[in-house]
Amino acid sequence: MLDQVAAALKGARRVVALTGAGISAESGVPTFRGAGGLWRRFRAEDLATPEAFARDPALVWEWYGWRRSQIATALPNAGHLVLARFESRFPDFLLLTQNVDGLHRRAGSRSLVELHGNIWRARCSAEPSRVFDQTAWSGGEPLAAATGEPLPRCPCGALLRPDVVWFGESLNPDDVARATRAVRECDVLLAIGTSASVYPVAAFPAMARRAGARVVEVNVEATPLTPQADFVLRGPAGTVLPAVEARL
Ligand code: BJW
Repeated sequence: MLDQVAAALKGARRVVALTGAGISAESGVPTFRGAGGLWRRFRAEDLATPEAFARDPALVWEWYGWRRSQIATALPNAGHLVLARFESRFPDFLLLTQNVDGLHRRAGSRSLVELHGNIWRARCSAEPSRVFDQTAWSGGEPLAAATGEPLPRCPCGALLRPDVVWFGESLNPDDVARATRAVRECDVLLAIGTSASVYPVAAFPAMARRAGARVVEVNVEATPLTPQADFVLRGPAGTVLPAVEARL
């Protein structure tokens, strides 16, 4: 199967990689679903919806502060690094990630769309276009929450919130338009480490396939995407992607 995937990639001009939490698992970042997944221990409704933030912003900030503290010590792994190198390997390569951890950027990827935002940024809860990078705000850390330290605020006075996409919220329309165009035009779509269960991103592999692309799944387990994939590479992304690259 590795040789067949390599052959498909060798003939490809336009390649899209779509990643999910599984690609960062080998960096020590927890996934959402499955064994050890965040949604096994926490309720998404309490932490990752606009209603949860309106109800208890301190709890939501505390949870994201805890998540950031886990990601801060993580390093990009071999899978992230292969995808960064794919930018110079293919004439037209776009990386679409659902991950908010920033590890693809740290690995060197620049042709990148972070569809669900980035945990290291914050934005104004009243005016979403006011976005702040990590150097421009502080607070919301687990310890700050425990000591009652005030939550981070926008200069306009409204609360800041993590710049991520919660359930029930729309993804950035420009990002979705760019992603959809690339998915419809690609020769090969690699779906890596995603449970393919959260929309609209979960619809991308089928959209690519309908438009004539070959779809490759890289995952340690079967997902709803598995029956629709042309090729399935069963194993950890940090091992499988270097093995694919070695055959190109
Ligand atoms: C490995 C590995 C290794 C492990 N190597 N693999 C159409 C139908 C039905 C519902 C909807 C629909 N359209 C919209 C909805 C509602 C909702 C939705 O999809 N719900 C589903 C649960 C059914 N979608 C939305 O609300 C989205 N908004 C939207 O569509 O707006 C318009 C609209 C609104 C309302 C109604 C209708 C339309 C927004 C979704 C936002 C998702 N946000 C989160 C949190 C982000 C912030 C944060 O991080 O806190 O995004 S939820 C979470 O899931 C996170 C992820 O990006 C996302 C996807 O998860 P992912 O990445 O696939 O991770 P896992 O854990 O699920 O899977 C990991 C995989 O890796 C597994 O398969 C493992 O086997 C594998 N793995 N180790 C390779 N080493």
